[in-house]
Amino acid sequence: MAIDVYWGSGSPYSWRVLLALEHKGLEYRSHLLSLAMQEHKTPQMMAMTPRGRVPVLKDGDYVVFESLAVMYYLDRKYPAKPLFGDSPEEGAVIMRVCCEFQAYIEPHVMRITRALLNRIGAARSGYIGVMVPIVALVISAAFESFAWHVLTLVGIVVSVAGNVVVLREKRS
Ligand SMILES: N[C@@H](CCC(=O)N[C@@H](CS)C(=O)NCC(=O)O)C(=O)O
Repeated sequence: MAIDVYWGSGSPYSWRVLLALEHKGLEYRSHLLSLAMQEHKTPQMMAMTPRGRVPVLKDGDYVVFESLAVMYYLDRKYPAKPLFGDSPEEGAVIMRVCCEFQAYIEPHVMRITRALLNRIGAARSGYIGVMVPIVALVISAAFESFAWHVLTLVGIVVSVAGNVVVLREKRS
């Protein structure tokens, strides 16, 4: 049965699901929706997810939304290459970090994101979409042992530089 993923550009929650599918090597059909055009709020999408948000995953007749729930589903349904560690202990650490992020970090990241969005406008929100996981990554690196790879650092520098350019353009 085919897996369909409905997602939005710049959506870190969508990236979670796409990365999970890639990690597991599962085949899927990608449906990139334009959030600006409200393609995620069509009657067909609202029938799958009453919150009208992405990502949404459809596996045959089964529909699941909320990125963490989607990852949980994928891990239970397709257990090869686990997403949540190889042992109960490892799984608990991963789940704890997810819970801590949602409880203590995400609300603040969203506040910062909204403030910046009001300042630079929705058209440039792609930069912010990139910044959200990076801020989370940097914050979590402060709490967890984290192997900094050159590519990760390059990605962060490029993204931060992009944001600085956008903010400076707006001011001038
Ligand atoms: N907690 C949800 C968050 C989903 C979410 O907020 N998605 C955003 C994109 S990053 C969205 O669909 N926004 C469109 C809207 O709210 O209209 C998850 O983990 O899936």
